[in-house]
Amino acid sequence: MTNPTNPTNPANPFEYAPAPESRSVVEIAPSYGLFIDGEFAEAADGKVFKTVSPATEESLSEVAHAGAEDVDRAVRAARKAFGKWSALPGAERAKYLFRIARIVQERSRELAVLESLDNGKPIRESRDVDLPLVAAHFFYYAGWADKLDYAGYGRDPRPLGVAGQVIPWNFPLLMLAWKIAPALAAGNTVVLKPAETTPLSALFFADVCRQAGLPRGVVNIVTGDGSTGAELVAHPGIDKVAFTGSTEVGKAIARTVAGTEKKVTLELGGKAANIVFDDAPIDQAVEGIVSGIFFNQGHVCCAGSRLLVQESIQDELLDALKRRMRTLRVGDPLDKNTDIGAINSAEQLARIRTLADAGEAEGAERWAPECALPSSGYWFAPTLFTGVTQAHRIAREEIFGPVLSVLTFRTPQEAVAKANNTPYGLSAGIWTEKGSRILWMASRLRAGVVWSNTFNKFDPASPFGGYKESGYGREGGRHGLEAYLDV
Ligand code: TAP
Repeated sequence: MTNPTNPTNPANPFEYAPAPESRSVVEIAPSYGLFIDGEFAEAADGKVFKTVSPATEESLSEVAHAGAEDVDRAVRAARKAFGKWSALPGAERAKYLFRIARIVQERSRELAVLESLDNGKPIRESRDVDLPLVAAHFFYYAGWADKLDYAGYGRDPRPLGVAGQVIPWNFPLLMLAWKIAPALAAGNTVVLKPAETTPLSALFFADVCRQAGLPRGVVNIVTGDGSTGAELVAHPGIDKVAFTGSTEVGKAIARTVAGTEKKVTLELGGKAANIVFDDAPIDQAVEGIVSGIFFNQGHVCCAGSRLLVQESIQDELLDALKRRMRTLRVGDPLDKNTDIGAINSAEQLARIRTLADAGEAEGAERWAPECALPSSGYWFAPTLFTGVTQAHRIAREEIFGPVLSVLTFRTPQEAVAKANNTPYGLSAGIWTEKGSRILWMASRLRAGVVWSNTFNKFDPASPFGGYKESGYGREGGRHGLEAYLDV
């Protein structure tokens, strides 16, 4: 019997040939253009910027910097494509989204390597977390495209039109998927601006769209810095703004669109409490604390950056946590044994250092395991602060790095009060064996997502978003469609 998937080696029917599209090594071109109306093109004024590997500080490629004229061209292309795209039967749009999901899977190795090179995140995470979730998101929303009548927004809900989408650098491809998949499923067309420090995977995604035969203009990618994002948000030709990033920029965007007909959803910062009760299984909680704050170098909006530990187990828990932190390997993002990769940029590293120094200056006790950091690139050792009070900057401000602030509590009431004592409200974690306590806490925590006995778990079917200064609107699940439908 021969293996139909491996006609070249009938002698070994169990050896699978790689899919023709899979590439083990990513080929990065010396320069990339903007992706507008299905074509790559230079910026009108020829402006470019470099994207560097944060692990080595070496330039990876030169990328076109979109100005007002380019953004205008991209929005016009999306508008032109909108009529036909929105008129397609949902089942037809679904076919494109399924195709995109499958191509992402087939090219996942290439995309994971690219993401780790441009962002600095460990390959184990981009390979095992980011890429599978990207594909899952497209599969999930592909499934909705022909079922919009059942999404809970009435019969024949209509798409909004052209969506202007601006995303950050911490999960470049995953944030792109969170934005593009529901928008397209609902019949919108998009212009997306990736972050300045991580433009490459979005440009490779443009190639995925071409490979999937997606009609021209349905997806447009304009690379650049914050000024490109500001041009996009202010453009009169877009109907919807979807933004993920800092609370500061989110507020500026809300001011820009106020008084216009544009709809807006904002996914902003966080300062999540990870709350450990004295009956929690310590080893399991330690794993959750470690993944809560050190996953993706702590560049996670929902990171468990404040550990609230019940006073009676503080010493035991911190001993176990320090033991575990000593085993974390910091270094080359492409090494499969790496736990903590590079900090995404020199600016972000400076921000983390400033806040960590403030922690010390304000009287908290700083601890980090001994670890040799590479001599070039941007690195920060996993760090723990004890003796933190609620007034300290490290307990109030989002650090967006591998820095954990430890606070204590005695009663569940005190835990809730401390957890909610933040302008943010994106996520929280609870570690306890008592089911009734989980429910009691979850109903009192002002957080859009509450995990219990786990942390940083994501699923495309589950809506995600914040309260308070963490933004408004939900992404993911049926609720994620509402942001792109005229309901
Ligand atoms: P930002 O500085 O806010 O940047 C986000 C995006 O907005 C980038 O593409 C940025 O471009 C662009 N931008 C900057 N100024 C702009 C303006 N005036 N108008 C329009 N767009 C503008 O955030 P960041 O440093 O990339 O990301 C970190 C923040 O994102 C953290 O606070 C984190 O919590 C938050 N975040 C939230 C979530 C969710 S789901 N809530 C997820 C991930 C990250 P440039 O990069 O080119 O400057």
